Amino acid sequence: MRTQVGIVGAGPAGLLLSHLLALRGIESVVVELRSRAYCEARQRAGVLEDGTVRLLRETGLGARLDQQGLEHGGIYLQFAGERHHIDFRELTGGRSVTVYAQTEVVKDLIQQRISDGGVIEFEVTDTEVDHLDTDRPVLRYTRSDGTRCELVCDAIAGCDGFHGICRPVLPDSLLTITEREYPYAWLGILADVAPSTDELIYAHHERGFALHSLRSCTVSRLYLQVGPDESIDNWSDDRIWAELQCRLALPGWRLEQGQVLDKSITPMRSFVATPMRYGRLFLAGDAAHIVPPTGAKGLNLAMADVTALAPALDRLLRGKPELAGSYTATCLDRVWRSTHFSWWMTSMLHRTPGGDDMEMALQLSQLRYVVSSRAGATSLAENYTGYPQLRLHED
Ligand code: FAS
Ligand code: PHB
Repeated sequence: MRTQVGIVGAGPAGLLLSHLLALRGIESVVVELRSRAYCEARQRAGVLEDGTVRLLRETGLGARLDQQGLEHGGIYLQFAGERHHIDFRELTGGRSVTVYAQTEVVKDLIQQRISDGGVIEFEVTDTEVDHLDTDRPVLRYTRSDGTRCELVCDAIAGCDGFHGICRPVLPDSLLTITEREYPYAWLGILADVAPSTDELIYAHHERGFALHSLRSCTVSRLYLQVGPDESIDNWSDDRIWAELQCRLALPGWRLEQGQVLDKSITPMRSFVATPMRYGRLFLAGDAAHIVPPTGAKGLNLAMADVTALAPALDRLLRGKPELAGSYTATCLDRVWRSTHFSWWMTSMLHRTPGGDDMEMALQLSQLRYVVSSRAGATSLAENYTGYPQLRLHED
């Protein structure tokens, strides 16, 4: 079989790339390990940067986002019994973020691709890529009905996440990995209860970090810092709520509780793989980099990658290889800015297991500086709301 671009992975990166290519008249086939239902239900990110929202609207994906998305003009930083608001709009000249879950972004993208006649093969197995050093790379996979398929492509996009098969195909002699694992993880819950806050609360506490986020006016999303090897089986709903109550407590404020609808534990790491290209294989999203979720960057970074990849592939397929040749360099500035900011937020707010008084004092000093200095608060606001305009690259 034949297509122009084979895409491995139907997460935000693969789906958005397929959509952006279709807008350019380029056909693609997306192959996905999991079922549609699984991809649409997988609880992950919740915050879209200013530029990501604009990108989705500009590419015809803004309808439900505009109906259901919750625009937030800032966040709260909480520490030492105080809660301080960081006003993004005031500090960045009007930029904001929008709370709109990754599950909804994925639903919108899948629906759009199917409506446009796009090809997404769910529940495939034994995916492999080959002939990447030729201009006819091959994507092989087995369909859910057992049919073995071979797709001859002009290019292949590895959008298959951190545990995918594409990045490992790059020769060790070529691949450079820069990584840091954190000595903690995030336990996340989805709760059937109205949020107890209007905007996100990032709380530093001696027992560990806590985050109060949300999904709608009736559903809350909350996170707890836990040990790196914690099992969700050790965390009853009561134990989770008790810990959240302790870490988010503030005089005169009450955290409302409700039924826990979903709970999971996510490890935390900073990870950057370069180059993001090998012959006719291009990596995008979590396949190339991972950030700790404290900066709410992962999803936004994945979408930024494919916003650069779509025009690069368009030109490559028309015999103009320049943008493809600079794809890695184009992405890396934003990758490292997001990686640094995510690390900065994480190290400021999380207590290292066995962390000493020096760590506590440095963190409190940094937090106090950020909430009391316009320069400090502006730096956080600029990074959190996103980087210079995420525009569709002009050809
Ligand atoms: P994804 O991992 O989303 O998608 C990759 C897709 O490829 C998956 O659907 C997978 O099934 C498929 N795949 C893998 N191997 C394959 C194969 N061999 N063949 C075919 N398909 C294959 N980011 C935030 O900003 N905030 C958060 O709170 C947050 N929480 C997270 C929680 C968890 C548990 C994880 C893992 C990530 C979280 N992230 C968060 C980051 C997350 O949102 C990612 O940045 C985002 O999903 C990246 O999108 P993709 O690059 O498309 O990768
Ligand atoms: C979420 O709502 O899932 C969320 C929000 C902000 C973060 C991480 C996760 O930094």
